[in-house]
Amino acid sequence: MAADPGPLPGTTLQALDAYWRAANYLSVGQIYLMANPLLAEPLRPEHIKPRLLGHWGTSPGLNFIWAHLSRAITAHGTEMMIVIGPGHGGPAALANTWLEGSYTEVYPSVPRNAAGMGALFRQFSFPGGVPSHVAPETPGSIHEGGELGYSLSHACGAAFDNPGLVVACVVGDGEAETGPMAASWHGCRFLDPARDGAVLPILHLNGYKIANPAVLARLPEDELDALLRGYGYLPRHVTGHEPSVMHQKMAAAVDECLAAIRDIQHRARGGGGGERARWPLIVLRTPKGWTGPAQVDGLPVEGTWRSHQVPLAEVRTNPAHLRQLEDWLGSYRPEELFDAEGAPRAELLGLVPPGPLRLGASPHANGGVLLRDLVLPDFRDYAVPVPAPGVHMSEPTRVLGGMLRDVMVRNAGAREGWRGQDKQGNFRVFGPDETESNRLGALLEVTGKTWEEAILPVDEHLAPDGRVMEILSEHTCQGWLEGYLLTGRHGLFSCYEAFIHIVDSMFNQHAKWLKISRALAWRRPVASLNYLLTSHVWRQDHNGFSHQDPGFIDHVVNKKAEVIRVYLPPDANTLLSVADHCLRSRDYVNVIVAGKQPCQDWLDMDAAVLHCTRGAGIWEWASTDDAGTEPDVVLACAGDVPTLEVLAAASILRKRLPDLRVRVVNVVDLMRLQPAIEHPHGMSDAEFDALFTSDRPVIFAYHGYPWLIHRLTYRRTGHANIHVRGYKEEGTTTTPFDMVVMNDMDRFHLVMDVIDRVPGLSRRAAWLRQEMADTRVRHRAWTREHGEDLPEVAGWAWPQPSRGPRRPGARTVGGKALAVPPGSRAR
Ligand SMILES: Cc1ncc(C[n+]2csc(CCOP(=O)(O)OP(=O)(O)O)c2C)c(N)n1
Ligand SMILES: [Mg+2]
Repeated sequence: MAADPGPLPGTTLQALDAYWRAANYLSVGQIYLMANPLLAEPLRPEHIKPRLLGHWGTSPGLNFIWAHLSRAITAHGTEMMIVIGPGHGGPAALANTWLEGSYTEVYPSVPRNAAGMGALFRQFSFPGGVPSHVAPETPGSIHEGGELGYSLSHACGAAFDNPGLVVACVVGDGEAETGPMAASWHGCRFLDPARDGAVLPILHLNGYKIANPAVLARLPEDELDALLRGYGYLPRHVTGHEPSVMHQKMAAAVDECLAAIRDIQHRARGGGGGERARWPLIVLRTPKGWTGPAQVDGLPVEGTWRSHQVPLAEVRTNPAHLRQLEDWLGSYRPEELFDAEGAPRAELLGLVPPGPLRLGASPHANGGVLLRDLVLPDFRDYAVPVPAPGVHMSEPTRVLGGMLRDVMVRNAGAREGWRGQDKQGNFRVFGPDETESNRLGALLEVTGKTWEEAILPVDEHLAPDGRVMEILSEHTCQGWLEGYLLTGRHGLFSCYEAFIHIVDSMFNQHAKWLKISRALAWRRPVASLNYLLTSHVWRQDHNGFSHQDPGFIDHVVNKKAEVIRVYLPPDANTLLSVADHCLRSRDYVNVIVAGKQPCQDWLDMDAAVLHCTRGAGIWEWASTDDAGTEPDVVLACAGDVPTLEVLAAASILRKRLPDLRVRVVNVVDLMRLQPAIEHPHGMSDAEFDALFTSDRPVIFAYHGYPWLIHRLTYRRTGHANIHVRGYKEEGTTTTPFDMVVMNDMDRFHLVMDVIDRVPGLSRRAAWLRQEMADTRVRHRAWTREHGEDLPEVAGWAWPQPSRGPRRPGARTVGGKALAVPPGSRAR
């Protein structure tokens, strides 16, 4: 290969091209071959896989990029990781990790020899083998790329607080049409060159998607250039198809970009300047399916959408296709690339970086290896005093904010870099413009909200090195946090409950990633993804129906039980306890739904810890069933507003039907309701029956859509007796109590439910039932006239003094401290 003008000397160019050809050969081999990997004999149909699966079109471009990044890492000693947006190019990632040896280190059963190559080919998209996409199984990846759109936000998340790291991010030109990607271009506006690492986007303009051209690829170059500059990047365009020319252009572009990154960082880190960073970006314009068959059956394939998956579809049955495949594989000259034993020749491995600098071996891409525990304050120190249940009120998320503030302080410099760099922070809070609205403003006493653009006098709490990340894109928040967690750090996403649905699909992908990762011993556990959902359905006083949707929980519980946890702390102290637990946990998605509006404090800290450890339990101070007797009815609740209504209903019942034995059960860990065989937190049937009884009516007030409780409890003995009230999609801008009335979850309706369900009660308590129904009518009229809730509702308080403990030896609320050390939770 003649050396065209460019930075690469002839030998490097030869090695680079050989490496690329080898990766291309290995990519094609994975898609087609189940035997004869080195073409030791003429290809025959039985060498071909019966089902041809995988994506060729993107793979040669990905191989080209991987080869060039490896060369640059070796040349400059750069610490780099790669995020591959078009993750359907799994063959490329596998080919490269096998070539560079990182694959075999993780999977010794796939060695770098002919047998290993055979195994590599056969396992790909094969039953019992490996997925067609970049996946958790793929070394060097934090990103599946199966669902397109998240690469750049993942890359940014990886770069935060990793000052020595360059995250190369391949963005597909089709992927670039997605909504999440559109928002995530702004990521470069949130990278602090002084403190964070860099992201090097490589926009892969291969021109096509599955069956269509890609929009960005058809823009005139000046328009595309202007678009990317507008996003804050300085693009370098690498265009062509002649390999020797392209190698030189790409090598020059990568070198320039790395130099530009170093310069930006050097200036920001005290070497002069400090001006706004304009980050480099590469636009790589190459043919889709580059080096593959130019035509198949008379139709153009290379450089078109037809190369997207398997260009030669009938290789087993069509001899012409078989010969064409053989020619195609032969065009890479495998005899020059692999020795007689099938190992890659030393010449082409010269550009492979050493050890952990290989893209497939980056410790960042197996973030659990780098994970350090958070240094957590004792959550008990933030407890609100509860002299008796319901006497005081607090805003639970504001109370939590105090604790998060101190988590932030204690972890601002907690994690040393693996190459001995200075310690970096390892905790961030993410949210779409709502941190203060969600009453977590205490965080801003100790850190700012990340902002790299101009800051005006009117702005508050903005700082280039802030650790609260706000951008009005739930997708970007989620992607940043995922990238941050998967590279070994900790974080929390606080979001309005209704709008977390925007990331339903991203949650899906992360939960899938965790499920698979947990089964891979070499992937070390990462910190859990913690959602704090507040501004919830019942208290959307400002916003109304559009903001009322508790359905994220329903979505979450579809995922594997071992991965998901859902908590509904009913007050401030339970929220603190739950949050402490979630921040310590690993490899889960924790969903915490908690209120930000003033709410009664029901449990003192000791009681809160016990209750959260149980996950679900009897609130004896609110119950009237004595020890040794069975309740007539169970009033169950999950969520802060349902808890309030249940307690208010219980207070009516104890006053008006004093002989009725009512058991109040609160559920803070929703997964306790599932059978033990379905979820690790699930109660045994014996436990469940003891708590809820197997034959008494259970009136269950639940935070979300009522059917979920049925879904979780349908196997329980007493399921037919469980009657659930919850949100049934009745909402508007109205008073808090009108919301529960609209959904029949109010205290008066709960009392009516009890009267209707307890055998024999309906006749005896008909007068009370009528009064309750009338009160609902009165409430309606009152709110329509006065614009606020009935005084008896707005001023309701749990009757004091409480009845006190009913069972001998039962704990008194606010009584003697019970020694349950922090972190000693059962789950
Ligand atoms: C969100 C999402 N929508 C649709 C798809 C289906 N899909 C898989 S690959 C692809 C085309 C991708 O095109 P591009 O990003 O340009 O990748 P490349 O050309 O490199 O293959 C599509 C639409 C997907 N994977 N994810
Ligand atoms: Mg494309």
